[in-house]
Amino acid sequence: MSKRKAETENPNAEFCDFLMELANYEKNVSRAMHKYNAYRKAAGVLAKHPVRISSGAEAKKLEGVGEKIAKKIDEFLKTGKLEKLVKIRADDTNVAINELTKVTGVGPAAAKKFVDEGIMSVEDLRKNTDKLNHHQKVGLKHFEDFEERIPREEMVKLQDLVLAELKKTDEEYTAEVCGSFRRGASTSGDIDFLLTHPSFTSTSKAMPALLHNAVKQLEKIGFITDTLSLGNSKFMGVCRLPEEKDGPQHKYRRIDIRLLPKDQYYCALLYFTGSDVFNKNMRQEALDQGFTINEYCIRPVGSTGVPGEPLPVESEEDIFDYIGMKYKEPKERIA
Ligand code: DCT
Ligand code: MG
Repeated sequence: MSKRKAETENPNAEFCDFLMELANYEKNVSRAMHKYNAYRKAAGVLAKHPVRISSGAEAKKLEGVGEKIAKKIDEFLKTGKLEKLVKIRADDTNVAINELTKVTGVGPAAAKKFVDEGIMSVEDLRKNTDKLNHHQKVGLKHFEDFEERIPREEMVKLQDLVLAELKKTDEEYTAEVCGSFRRGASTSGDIDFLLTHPSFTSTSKAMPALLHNAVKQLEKIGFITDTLSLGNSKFMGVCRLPEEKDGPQHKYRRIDIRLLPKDQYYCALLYFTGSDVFNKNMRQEALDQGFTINEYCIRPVGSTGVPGEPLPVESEEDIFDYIGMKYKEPKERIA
């Protein structure tokens, strides 16, 4: 769930907040992905820094903080605001694109198209549902719920329920929630499930039934309430915990389930545990050491630059070992 991040409880949270606001502007409005990545990277590094930064110069000593961001930190420390953000917030088009892209299924291009048609807010979208695809309609239906982050104790319940239902369907399933939950976050934006089965490897045929049977079971008990998309290896949808006796009605939550061949499970687990900034940095480190990592495998890169065959991987530690990096626990994987 990349739409809203709130890695709070850090002494540099104010800086991280404005950097993320700038990042989202670059992604959704300017479509300048390199700037988006630069702001995200700086925010990630500052989020990890244990003490509050007191000047741009101090920030610049950190990996991933350059001159321009250092200047912004100085401006913010001096004036309590950023001129660039003040201007961005004053522009109706920016504000509208920013709001519309909060709806799952509405990317920057779709948002821009809506704005060109005069649709400036989520409220406007509600009056134009004929212009929405299925994913966007579901996103709009649950807009308020999806804006809420999921408390960790609910994540634990969601995980336990899914694991129990999977076991009922097939004893041999292995599954776990990755994403921010696996990193120990106190709240998560969505539920990122990985699923595998010993009978399924990358040399066997695709086994979509393994995913579809799991989804069917979760639908049967009323847990999965909507499907955004369902392919051979990836389900994207909506779920909700059953009402507890005398308890409150639970909110609708975004859930993704990815089915992986057993031999690709740990590369996927590493990738989908993130954080995304950590992944980017680790992939770069791998390249520097002569390996290429993606969500499926790790391969050596020869002197010609052509990747070789995937290396055998039986744990996340194996991947760190190949590239000579000290193992990091999920909770340490911030940047
Ligand atoms: N990921 C990545 N690069 C991206 C997007 C995602 O490497 N551009 C990986 C890392 C995290 C994982 O996928 C799940 O993505 P999200 O759900 O977006 O992130 P999250 O860390 O789980 O945060 P949230 O709590 O907001 O869901
Ligand atoms: Mg997530």
